[in-house]
Amino acid sequence: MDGYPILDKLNGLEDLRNLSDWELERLCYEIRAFLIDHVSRTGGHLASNLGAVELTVALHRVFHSPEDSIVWDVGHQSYTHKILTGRKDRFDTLRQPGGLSGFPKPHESVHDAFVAGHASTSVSAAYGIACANRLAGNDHTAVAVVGDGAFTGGMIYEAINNAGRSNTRLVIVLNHNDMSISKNVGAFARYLSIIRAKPGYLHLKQRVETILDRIPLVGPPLEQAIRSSKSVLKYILYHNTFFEEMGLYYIGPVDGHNLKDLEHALTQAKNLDQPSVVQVETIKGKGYEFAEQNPPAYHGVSRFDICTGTFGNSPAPPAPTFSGTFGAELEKLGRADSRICAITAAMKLGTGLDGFSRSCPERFFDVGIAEEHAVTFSAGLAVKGYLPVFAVYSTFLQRSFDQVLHDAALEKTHLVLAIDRAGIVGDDGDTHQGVFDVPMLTCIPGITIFSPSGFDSLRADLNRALYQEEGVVAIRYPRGGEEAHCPLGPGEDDVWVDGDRRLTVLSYGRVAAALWQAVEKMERPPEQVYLNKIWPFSEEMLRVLSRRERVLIFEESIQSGSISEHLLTALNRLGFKGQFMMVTLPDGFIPQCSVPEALDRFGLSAGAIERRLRQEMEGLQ
Ligand SMILES: Cc1ncc(C[n+]2csc(CCOP(=O)(O)OP(=O)(O)O)c2C)c(N)n1
Repeated sequence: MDGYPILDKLNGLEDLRNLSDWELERLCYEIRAFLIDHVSRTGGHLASNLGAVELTVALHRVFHSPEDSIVWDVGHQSYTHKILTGRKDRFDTLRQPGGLSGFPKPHESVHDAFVAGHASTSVSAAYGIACANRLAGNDHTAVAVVGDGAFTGGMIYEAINNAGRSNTRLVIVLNHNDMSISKNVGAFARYLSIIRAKPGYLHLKQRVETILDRIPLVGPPLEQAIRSSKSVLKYILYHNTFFEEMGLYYIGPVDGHNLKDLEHALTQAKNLDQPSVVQVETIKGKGYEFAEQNPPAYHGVSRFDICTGTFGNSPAPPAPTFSGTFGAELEKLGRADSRICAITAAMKLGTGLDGFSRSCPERFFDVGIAEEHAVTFSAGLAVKGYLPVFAVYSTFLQRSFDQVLHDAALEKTHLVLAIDRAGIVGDDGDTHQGVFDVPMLTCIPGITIFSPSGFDSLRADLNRALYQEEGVVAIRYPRGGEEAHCPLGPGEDDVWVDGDRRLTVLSYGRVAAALWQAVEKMERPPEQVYLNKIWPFSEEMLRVLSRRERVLIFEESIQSGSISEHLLTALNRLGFKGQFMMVTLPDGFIPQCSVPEALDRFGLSAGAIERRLRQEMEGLQ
């Protein structure tokens, strides 16, 4: 479409509040067109944003940001919020280096009330803000906007338990579309659908309350009697929801694509002096046929063709990935061994478990967005002799530190962590980079960690983790596919390749493949060590390395607690007298960027490694 007549003339949130009904309807249409157009070119989260257009418009008409705080859960659905709060003209930079983030960032705008990226944090954050407002003596409202998927995460219940029955101005907007990334799972998902199925619940409730409020109260004993019969009547007519039992005022379900209903419900919630829940019914992918038909495929997208809904430019089938290789191998093993169970925390497709879920449905467990539970649940399976494999993105495993340590490692319970998206992930940015798992896991006693650099090694490591290792075994691998042919023999701890022994170079994971590419171009390469089992170190390797003159390691992890630091400590213990050099990711948060760009910037691409090696070798002349 040519321009966006209503959207283009909006100049701030006050303008939004002055639009007519017709203009508002047209605005929502234009926002959808804008989203589809831009995300088709930049990639990003599409279906969730299309579903939340009217909801976001209504939120900004009823609440006054930034005084009222709107806290987005996960934050992947905050694009319309960004468009309406002064960032429309920067939308071409979405998820690009230095550009707009795909998630809320308080440093990006005062309207982004709280940082997000990981799920199920919004109610806790909004409740904290609501308490702060109360302490400060103002009457601003804190609003948490949270999907039914994120509602499967335990923190939500911790927050509700804490916030219920408080006298704070907290509004929880539950955006119910039946979907997490895949179909939402669990008893609570079913419960929400049951509430929705009750016809005219909201209207019935309002009518009953109006009628009951009109009944006069006469004299103390009669007043008491009428009061309790009112409560009983209310209870019978609309059996209290879970939320009401927890001390939250419940409003809904509301049609999430009807602006008038939304504004009415949100205004009602805003006027309360107690926490409330507004259940909003939306359609994920609303307004774009392909996304409505297949929301999982359009949850997070790369570039796509708007007319055909197809991704990428190339007609070739997608290249094999580490996730796919892992999934296929686990499915094969699962068919042959009825002890193997696969566990996911709402990431069935991303972690490659789709095949396993179809082949071995009774041993496939999608536990919801509940990484902490997933680990302890896996440990429960393991103590009864099953072989659980929890497939999880590195960044989300951060949630489960204590569960791995206390519930699994302490008793040497045998379970496998298949850690996907280990390392730089790219345009999702700092909240999603998988750069903390090595430091996090290496401090856990008794853990074994593999970091294969190719598909063959990944397959061998999975077999080895299941059948030869004990305790907690982690296998970590990157997003995407093999970038280079890798020399590692499947299943070995480390492979040594002879070269100039005045310099010994180590690496692992995808950077090991880059190291291989780099030395292939060199006439006189240094000695190389390709690690596959990265932790604990083999005594033999340490013994040999401790006698070398110069050791240089390339590693895709933050430095603090890295394999590099552990290696230096271990070598020092053995009396290493040589020079030790490490090239790692910097300590800190790594912003959005493409994977190749980041690896190059931090000296971990094949080209950067080659340059560094040549420099080192020249220094030896
Ligand atoms: C702790 C954590 N685990 C997994 C994810 C990956 N993730 C991003 S969005 C999403 C689904 C969210 O569903 P819902 O909250 O219902 O929002 P919708 O996209 O349906 O609007 C998941 C699993 C995450 N962001 N955080």
